[in-house]
Amino acid sequence: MRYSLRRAGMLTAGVVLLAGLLAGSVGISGSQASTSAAAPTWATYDLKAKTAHLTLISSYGSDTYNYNGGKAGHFTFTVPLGAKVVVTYSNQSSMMPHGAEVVPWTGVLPIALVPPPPAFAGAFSPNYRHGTRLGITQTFTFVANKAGKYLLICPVHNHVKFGHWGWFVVSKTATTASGVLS
Ligand SMILES: [Cu+2]
Repeated sequence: MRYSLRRAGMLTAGVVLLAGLLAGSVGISGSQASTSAAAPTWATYDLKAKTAHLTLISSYGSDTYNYNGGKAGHFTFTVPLGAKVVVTYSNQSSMMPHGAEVVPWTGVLPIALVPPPPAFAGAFSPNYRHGTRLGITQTFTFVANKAGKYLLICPVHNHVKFGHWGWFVVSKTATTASGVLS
């Protein structure tokens, strides 16, 4: 049951991505129509409330070291500068716990056992050093109050080394939030 749901999710995500590319969009964002209720929308933005809602899933589609299906920098969230960011985080790995943390990009991947402190107050999943197990969904919130390029890393036991990281961009010019596989 779980396996077939995952396969369906992957397939639909691919279709949505393709549709986004054909439409000249930057990727999966906003409230694009989908043929399946199972397909997650990675990012939406409430302009009035200046709030970005992001869906972040570890081990999406395939176990284990990926975010939303992209590993080693192949997934990027972008939010407008000053946005309140609400992340709904879950882990679909049956093999191990994973976590999430937004940290500064220094030009070098942080592969030490102890992860760097978060780039923004509250920009990490609860218990992020030890991670979140399969079947648990958590929410964490922070304010993206400094423009720049950041890393989204899994702070659990050197997972960055195995590719469990992506990008988090706080943009002065973006008017919406997006989540893009590349
Ligand atoms: Cu991980």
